[in-house]
Amino acid sequence: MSLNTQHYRTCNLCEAMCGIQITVEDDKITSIKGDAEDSFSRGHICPKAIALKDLYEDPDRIRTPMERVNGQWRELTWKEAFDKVASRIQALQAEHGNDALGVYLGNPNVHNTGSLLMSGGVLRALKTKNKFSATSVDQLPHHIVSWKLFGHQLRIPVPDIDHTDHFLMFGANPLASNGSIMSVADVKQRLKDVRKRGKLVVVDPRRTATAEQADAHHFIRPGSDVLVLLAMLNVLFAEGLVSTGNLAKHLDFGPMSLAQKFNDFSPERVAPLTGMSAELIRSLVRDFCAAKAPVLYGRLGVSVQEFGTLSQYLIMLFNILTGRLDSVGGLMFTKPAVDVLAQSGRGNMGRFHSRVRGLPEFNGELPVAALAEEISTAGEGQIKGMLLMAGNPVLSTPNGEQLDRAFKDLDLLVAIDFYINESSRHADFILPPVSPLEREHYDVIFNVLAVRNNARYAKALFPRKADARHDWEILLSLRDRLQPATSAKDKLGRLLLRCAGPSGLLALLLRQGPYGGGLNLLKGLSLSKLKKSPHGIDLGALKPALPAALYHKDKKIHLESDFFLKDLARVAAKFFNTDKAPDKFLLIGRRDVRSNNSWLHNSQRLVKGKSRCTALINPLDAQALAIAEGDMVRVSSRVGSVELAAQISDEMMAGVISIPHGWGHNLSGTQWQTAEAHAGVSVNALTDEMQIDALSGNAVLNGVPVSLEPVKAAAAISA
Ligand SMILES: Nc1nc2c(c(=O)[nH]1)N[C@H]1C(S)=C(S)[C@@H](COP(=O)(O)OP(=O)(O)OC[C@H]3O[C@@H](n4cnc5c(=O)[nH]c(N)nc54)[C@H](O)[C@@H]3O)O[C@H]1N2
Ligand SMILES: Nc1nc2c(c(=O)[nH]1)N[C@H]1C(S)=C(S)[C@@H](COP(=O)(O)OP(=O)(O)OC[C@H]3O[C@@H](n4cnc5c(=O)[nH]c(N)nc54)[C@H](O)[C@@H]3O)O[C@H]1N2
Ligand code: SF4
Ligand SMILES: [Mo]
Repeated sequence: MSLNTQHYRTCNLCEAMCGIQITVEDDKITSIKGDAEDSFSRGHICPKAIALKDLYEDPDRIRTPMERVNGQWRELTWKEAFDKVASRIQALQAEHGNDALGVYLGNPNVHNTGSLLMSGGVLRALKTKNKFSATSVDQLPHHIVSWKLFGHQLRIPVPDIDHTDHFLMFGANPLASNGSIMSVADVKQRLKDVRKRGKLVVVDPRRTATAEQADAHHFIRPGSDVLVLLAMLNVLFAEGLVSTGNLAKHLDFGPMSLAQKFNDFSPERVAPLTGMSAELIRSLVRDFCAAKAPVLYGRLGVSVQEFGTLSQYLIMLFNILTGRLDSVGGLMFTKPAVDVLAQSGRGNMGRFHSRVRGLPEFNGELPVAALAEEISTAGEGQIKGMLLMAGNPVLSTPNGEQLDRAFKDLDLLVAIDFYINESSRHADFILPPVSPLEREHYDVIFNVLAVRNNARYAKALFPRKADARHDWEILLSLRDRLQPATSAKDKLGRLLLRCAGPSGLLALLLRQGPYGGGLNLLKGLSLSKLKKSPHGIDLGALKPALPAALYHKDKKIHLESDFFLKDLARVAAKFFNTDKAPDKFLLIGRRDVRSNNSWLHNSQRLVKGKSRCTALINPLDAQALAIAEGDMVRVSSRVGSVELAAQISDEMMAGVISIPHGWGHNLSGTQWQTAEAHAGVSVNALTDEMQIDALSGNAVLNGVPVSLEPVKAAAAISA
């Protein structure tokens, strides 16, 4: 490495794909800044980008494969590690059957070019049906809606934020998250620009930073979005506002026949259950329809709740019925340079079910809410071993403490991770890959969800050391042992794949993609062009793409009302046909710009300062329970209870408590410098694995019934 190198790449930590400029002097990173010349991110970064340096330098990051013997970690060579892991997996499957091995794929896999492009082989070699991932604590509803309506699980349209003049946003906080299922860097400025053109309206049980910046913010009772959305559709039909415009010819049937489905959901009927007035619900619809280029968008707060799938369907339907799908400023389909859709499965559902609770698979994965019971319930097909790939389900999935206990009983746990986290602390083997700056990067997935088509590639900043391995190398090595090549051709194929690596595949995919020159090596977008464009290449604004974008053979949008609207029976049972008193307190999540799910918490510069793992509550609730700012409170649910400091703010809706996820690092054995000082508690000790969105099996992490009490008062009573 020469002195004073400038390195340009994309930050891979979240969906925003910010371009960054890294200065390296004498092999040391001396600065990480936003790349002002990146047309997508325009110089924007958030505080997490600098943590890439901390991650690279972190002495607590594992760099050598490890085995845990009698509770003690000892180092292994890579060869020893691969041989041992493969033979233990084989022995486990030989004794208990293939499904005895469970696999969990965590979120960072989708931010990792090599893992994304090269994990197929090993997953097939594992031959297990027990595959789980972070999808079912997150965006599963979006996949199901896109699979049903457009024919491909990844054909997910995104808000055309740069052209909308009326952004109606439910359950998202892009000022903290930097956008999701909407890869959008520099979102704060982009939302300011929306306001210059028109309006930003936010519906959220908390007045978030995004809501603060909006023209209007409306509180909503957690989990009741489905009712508001149904009432919005009711108003749309009742007031004659349905206008599909150009979309009409792309629909498989005339949507007016759906009108009666919404008859039971007048704004007046749902209002008391939602915390929003009937007049407000009507005005949301009228204002939307009066705008020139409105868009309705809902994200995590809507996806990960009891009616997440139906709600995401209703959001899509609303955009369709108002002609806002595939329309400039509305929800638009993207055209990424790597056409991942052509390379991946379109989707499938219910071909098999989880053994204990009978939850349906989607795209070969079972809902992770069922993982613990699959480990702890005896019988044929019981999970006896787990492979964790870049995940931390003990902190990320509902009733994490139950999963923590289940992991302890496994015969085998293997983690591919560079940290000992709350899940991998139970591992028998940890296989640590390199950190992000030691690998090449191209955003294969998030360009599919980007608000502008663009492409950017970067080589590794630091070459991987001889004794280190990429995730993809670990995966290929395991595959070679689990499923040895069967012929000379197979052997050669594997050798070529290894030599090509992710960039070889990427070069091919770019050629085959919509901007590539195909067989003409001189034409079109190619990897070598990207290498010569360190600030990335802008491929333009999103453009209408129907009917070509559709994957259904008949080139129509399938409205699939029967599949989704059959869930109305569950809505009625929950909200109307019940004598149950409303829950006093509902729990929701929260993201902070200096935290990333359950990790990056070993970066001092990100975690320093006051703990952000607090229970945020409304002043009226605090007053009623005599809770003062900073007091310890106990929040309890059906499955567990946590104690943490209260933070009192009228940014919370009354009756709602917000606790961020990803904390709870005080579990013994998590070997981080900051673990003690910034442990926090895990909100997923409260979320309930039995409370799911039954239509999809997605977890419910927002709208969990809980109770709240001051800790000191309880102590006084017991004394
Ligand atoms: N209550 C509640 N729970 C939630 C959420 C919520 O809003 N509320 N959000 C949910 C959502 S949206 C998500 S996506 C999940 C995330 O849940 P998970 O995917 O299970 O967890 P992460 O916290 O992302 O953990 C990632 C792990 O991967 C490791 N890692 C990072 N990069 C790499 C890499 O390149 N290779 C390898 N091998 N390992 C790597 C890190 O060290 C870390 O241990 O959490 C979910 N849980
Ligand atoms: N800084 C940071 N950025 C991240 C992450 C991170 O952990 N930290 N995680 C990344 C990941 S994996 C993801 S998936 C994305 C998620 O990105 P977003 O979808 O923007 O998720 P959140 O920031 O959790 O915002 C969800 C909002 O929904 C609200 N909400 C909760 N319950 C309800 C409800 O019932 N109805 C409505 N209408 N709103 C509700 C919450 O108050 C919150 O403001 O963020 C990504 N970016
Ligand atoms: S918003 Fe922050 S974490 Fe996300 S890509 Fe940009 S710099 Fe990285
Ligand atoms: Mo996520």
